[in-house]
Amino acid sequence: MSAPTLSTREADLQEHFAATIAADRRIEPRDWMPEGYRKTLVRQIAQHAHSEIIGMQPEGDWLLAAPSLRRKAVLLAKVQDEAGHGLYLYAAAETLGADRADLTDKLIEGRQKYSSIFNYPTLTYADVGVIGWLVDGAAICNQVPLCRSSYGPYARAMIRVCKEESFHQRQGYELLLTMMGGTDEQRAMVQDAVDRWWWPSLMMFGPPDADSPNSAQSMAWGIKRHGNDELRQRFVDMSVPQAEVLGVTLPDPDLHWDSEAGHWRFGPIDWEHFRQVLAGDGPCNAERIARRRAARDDNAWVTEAATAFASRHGG
Ligand code: FAQ
Repeated sequence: MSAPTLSTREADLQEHFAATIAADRRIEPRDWMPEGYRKTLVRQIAQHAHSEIIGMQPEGDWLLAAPSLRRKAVLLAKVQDEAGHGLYLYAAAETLGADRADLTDKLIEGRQKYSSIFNYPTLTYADVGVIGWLVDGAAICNQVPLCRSSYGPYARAMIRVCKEESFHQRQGYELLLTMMGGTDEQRAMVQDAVDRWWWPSLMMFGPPDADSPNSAQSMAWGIKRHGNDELRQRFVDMSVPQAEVLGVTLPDPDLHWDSEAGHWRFGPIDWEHFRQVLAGDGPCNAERIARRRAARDDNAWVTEAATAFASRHGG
């Protein structure tokens, strides 16, 4: 029997990859994968990891001003969880051959993205609650399906992330319920925060499917399981009844129940604003990146010392 030629071997590998995806099994780091699949994963996982790390900033701003010891302990745990999520995700990206320091440099140099949602300021403590309720709520809608993503290390990381996101969502909602049971001023703070975070939360799901260059291929590869519009609709359907229980008004005059479709229909999203935020012109883009840059630069000595220690001790 003659040895397989290079092209036969490549055809076999491609077939094996396609069969694994078709059978809904997981692709693992040792498996052959198309270059486009690897690149798409590195892009999405890196953007996701960067979002978790940058996402520590808006709530982290309230750690020293939390209104009670209990609130402070809860918030500290949440912000630390986000750091952990970033670590799982960078580790998943490393299984694809990416280098974490290089990914961080790309973020800081504006060559990789992070979620648009973290470019808004947290003006009052109600913002902490609304981030938990809406931002973590949107993150759950988007990320639970990623637990079934076709790339094994990403899917497994998402299982743990999603468990923690559920706690984040509940702590936010509980905080808001408490504030809504307080004074008129507290209720007004909650409403104001909802007004500011509602539309940016809808934008977290990405552009409409028709304008999403990556969705079709990512879904064919099983990286994403649903389109951006479907997940956004799920989030709206989930949030409207929660807003009613809370006693807040969602800032959308077009919001109405479509009984035929069984969905809450919402008004037009300002995609021009979304594009501006992605281009770096959101309210806090410059501040977020400046802080990330300072964290990298100010702590470089720790990395250098740890690397030197590891190389001396055979690590
Ligand atoms: N912000 O073709 P698509 C969290 C980019 S974690 C910025 O639809 P795709 C937890 C997109 O990358 C939140 N950029 O792209 C937490 C692409 O860019 P490129 C992060 C966005 O990948 C809570 C271009 O637009 N979650 O919240 C956004 O198929 C509280 C075209 O878009 C994840 O990353 C956006 N919103 O779908 C932490 C989840 N949307 O590179 C702290 C995983 C799109 O082609 C506190 N990621 N872009 O130029 C995903 O599910 C997907 O990547 C999507 C985008 C759905 C975000």
